[in-house]
Amino acid sequence: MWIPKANLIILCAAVITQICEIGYTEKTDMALIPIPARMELKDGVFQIKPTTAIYQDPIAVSPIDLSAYLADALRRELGIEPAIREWSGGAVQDAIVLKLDPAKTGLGDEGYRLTVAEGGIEILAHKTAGLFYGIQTLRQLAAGAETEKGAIPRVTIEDAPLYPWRGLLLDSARHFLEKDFIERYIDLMAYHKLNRLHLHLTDDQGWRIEIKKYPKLTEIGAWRNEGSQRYGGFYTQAELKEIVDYARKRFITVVPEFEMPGHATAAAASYPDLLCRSEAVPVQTEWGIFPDVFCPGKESTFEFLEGVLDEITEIFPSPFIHIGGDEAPRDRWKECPHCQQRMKEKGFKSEDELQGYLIERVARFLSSKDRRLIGWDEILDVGGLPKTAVVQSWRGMAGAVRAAQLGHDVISSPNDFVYFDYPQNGQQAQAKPDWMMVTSLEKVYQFQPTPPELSAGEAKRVWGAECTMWSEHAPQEKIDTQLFPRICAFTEVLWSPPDRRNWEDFQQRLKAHYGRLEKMGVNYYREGN
Ligand code: TNX
Repeated sequence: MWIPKANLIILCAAVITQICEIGYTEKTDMALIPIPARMELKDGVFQIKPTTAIYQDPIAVSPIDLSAYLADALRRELGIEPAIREWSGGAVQDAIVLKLDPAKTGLGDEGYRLTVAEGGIEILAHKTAGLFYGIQTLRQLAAGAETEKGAIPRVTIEDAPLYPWRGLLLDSARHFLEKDFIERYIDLMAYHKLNRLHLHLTDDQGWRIEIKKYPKLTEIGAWRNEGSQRYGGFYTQAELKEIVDYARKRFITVVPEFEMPGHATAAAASYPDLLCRSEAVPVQTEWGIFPDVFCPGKESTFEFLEGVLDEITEIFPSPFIHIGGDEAPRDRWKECPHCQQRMKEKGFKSEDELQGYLIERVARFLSSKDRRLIGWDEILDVGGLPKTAVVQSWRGMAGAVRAAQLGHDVISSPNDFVYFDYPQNGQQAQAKPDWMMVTSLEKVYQFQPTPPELSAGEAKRVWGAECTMWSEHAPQEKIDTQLFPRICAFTEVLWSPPDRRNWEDFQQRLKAHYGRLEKMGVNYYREGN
């Protein structure tokens, strides 16, 4: 259709007025991911220049000096070295001001208000985490693909997350992940406003945490035979503490996972007495589910579990400790005199109850240390689960529904939406097991962390979600391609209000975001490759 130029201008003006009236613009040059809760765009820009200084409210220094963090980001991303000054109230020009306002409770623990005016930028928050997320938004604006470098559009943004638990699982057990790689992911998570890093550290194919009381876990359990090679690795306690600290300074809690009673072959290879038959087994070299699970009949098994948890809780200050609980075959327990004796004493009728006993005992132990247990949804199947246990639903959302209805807090990780080891559109051709479903970017964007069948009260129990990067088929060098761009859709689902989400608009913003990812060296998946 041909439209005369003058009419086109009128039409455009009408559209722009309409957009302004609804209070925000969908202009892709902002291209923020996740999209903020509210934005209002005005004409003009503030140009960040070499003379621009960062002013900091003196209290905004814990757990990280945010001015120094922002200055470092601007140095890397814009090549400038801004001066840092203490802000003591009043108006300042050519400045980025970071302000904490204890009265602004409405912004919550993680919310912020970012105002770009002609003379400078102000980021205001109730808590330091909010300032940190405001800085992430500013970094994205400064690297906006269509704006000139450092030209920040005049905008007011008020933003806060929809869910408090926005997580990523990295699996170091199947393929070892270097410490630097994990720290790089902590930075990428922060950039995308994620705040929980779940580290899967023990499994059949490898044990990755140094435990001083049980040195064989890393002498033996951290290594497996791959052909004629010895493959593996582990983190010393000092290295893990560095990871925890690196994450803490980026407002990310590291939640460690120590798998029990299943996925335990690497531990059992190190200490065979942990098995019902006390037989020697090698660290697994295949993927799957294995019968060599911990023996809950022997008291010595609990001594081991508690001894390991003593050190894990020492390394990880997280209020939550993940104990797995998934995929634990109980065949060995049926033939085990210790297990059968325990069942008789406790009056258990099935081995399921024995697993319930193990989980409950460990949950009580963790409670005594002021920590809460998280487990995969199988922990609901075995009875005896204390109400304080948090359930992570992975076999679809059925576990999330049941857990919330039973009064447990919930993390949603349904495999059909957020398992990013599964292939994306067009990735089927690559070697992937048949049981993996294709999880397209659009499907991830449609993910609903809160099951619609829950009542309003039950829905409050859903803390958020975690996407998982199981590594059987994705050693470290493949992880970027599996996670990106799906993690961009994932974070928007968790952060942005549902009425701000729009698939078409997201795709446009993503195109601009790819430019930022490229600058950060992220090898994202390009559909069709
Ligand atoms: C199931 S999710 C598992 C993992 C595998 C994953 C592969 C869960 C609790 N168990 O052990 O790595 O599938 O997609």
